[in-house]
Amino acid sequence: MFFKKTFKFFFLAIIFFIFACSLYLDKTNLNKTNLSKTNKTACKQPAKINKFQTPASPPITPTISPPAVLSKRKSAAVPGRQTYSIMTAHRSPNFTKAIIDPEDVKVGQRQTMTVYVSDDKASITEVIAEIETDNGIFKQPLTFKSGTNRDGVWEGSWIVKDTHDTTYVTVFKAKNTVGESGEARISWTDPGCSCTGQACTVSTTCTVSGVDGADGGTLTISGGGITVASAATLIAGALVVSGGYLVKNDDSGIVNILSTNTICMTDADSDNYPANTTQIANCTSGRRRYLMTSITSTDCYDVLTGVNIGCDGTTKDKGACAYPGQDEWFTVNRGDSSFDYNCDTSETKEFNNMGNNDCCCDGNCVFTGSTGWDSQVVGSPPACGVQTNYVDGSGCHMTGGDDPTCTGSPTPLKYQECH
Ligand SMILES: [Ca+2]
Ligand SMILES: [Ca+2]
Ligand SMILES: [Ca+2]
Repeated sequence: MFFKKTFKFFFLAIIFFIFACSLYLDKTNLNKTNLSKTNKTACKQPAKINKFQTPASPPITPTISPPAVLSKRKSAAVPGRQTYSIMTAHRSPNFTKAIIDPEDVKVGQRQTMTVYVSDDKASITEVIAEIETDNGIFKQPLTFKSGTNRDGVWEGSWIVKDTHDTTYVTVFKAKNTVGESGEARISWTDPGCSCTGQACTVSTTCTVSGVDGADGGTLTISGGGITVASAATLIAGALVVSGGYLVKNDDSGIVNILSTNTICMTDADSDNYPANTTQIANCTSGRRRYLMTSITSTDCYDVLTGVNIGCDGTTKDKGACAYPGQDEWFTVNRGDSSFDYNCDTSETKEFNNMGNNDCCCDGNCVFTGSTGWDSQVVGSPPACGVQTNYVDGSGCHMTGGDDPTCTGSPTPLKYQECH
């Protein structure tokens, strides 16, 4: 009897032990599952920021931009104030415009340089101009003039004490508060003695550094004076000195006065704008200088293409239709895929408006929309030389016999013209 009760007790105890163990294991597994889910869906709590602590900014790596690209071509200096538009992808700091006043500066004159600088990220702390002279680089800090330190005008003014070589070079540099820098480089060539046409009169001081003088005519020096630099050539059909002086820097300079002397410039397409500012003594090549409309404003496309188009009221080679200041618009490119016929380094579209071709039958079928590229056909003004539909307001008419409707479709086709 005792054995039977003891056995029963042990049997029940074992069953209880197994049940308790299974409960414990189940609970442990459940906790593990929940923990796993919690980890998967857990969100990072935002770091607490002390009220008096500045949140950390992402590190900014200082960069140095390549010199900005200028919209104005390198050209000979012209009298007075000159404005350069500056185009660059660099935004911090970013030069947008420079004004040189005067550009054709002489030693002893005051020159002022003004630059427009903006910055997407930080304040601009410093702007300087580095001006190359014959004896090194002269650094001139520019002072803040107007605007803000994120988008402002900086200016410097100085008396020019040193001569330049044939090319003037100035590099503007700017820095911001996070150590980034940007720069813009502009250059232009020495205007020489500004002789144009066939005869030439000089009344101020000037230096001949390449070839200059009178193109077959008389060179008159009435004041100031001409300095012929090393290896430079001054020529003229005749020479009259009624004041001033004529000097050579050394024996390598040439002064050649002869009645048959002429001066030419390279003008391959004969549009009277030279390919460059180089003058050629005695016309060993090129066209006579006196034929040029300008000797300082150079041709951006001095090419004979062999293809004639209409421009300037006549038929001309496409290359001759492209020159500085061309104000006509064109539906074909000038010969090198570019439509920049007016030499301002950009392709400007003539027609930029989008139109709506709305016609309304209010008694009469009349145009009630707006003129421009047909917005039902294209989403934006087409590229240069592309033909597509254009709403000109002239096409509203009734269609349909028994059930007439007022419509303007289809709109006429038109080419996008550019220069
Ligand atoms: Ca030309
Ligand atoms: Ca041309
Ligand atoms: Ca253009």
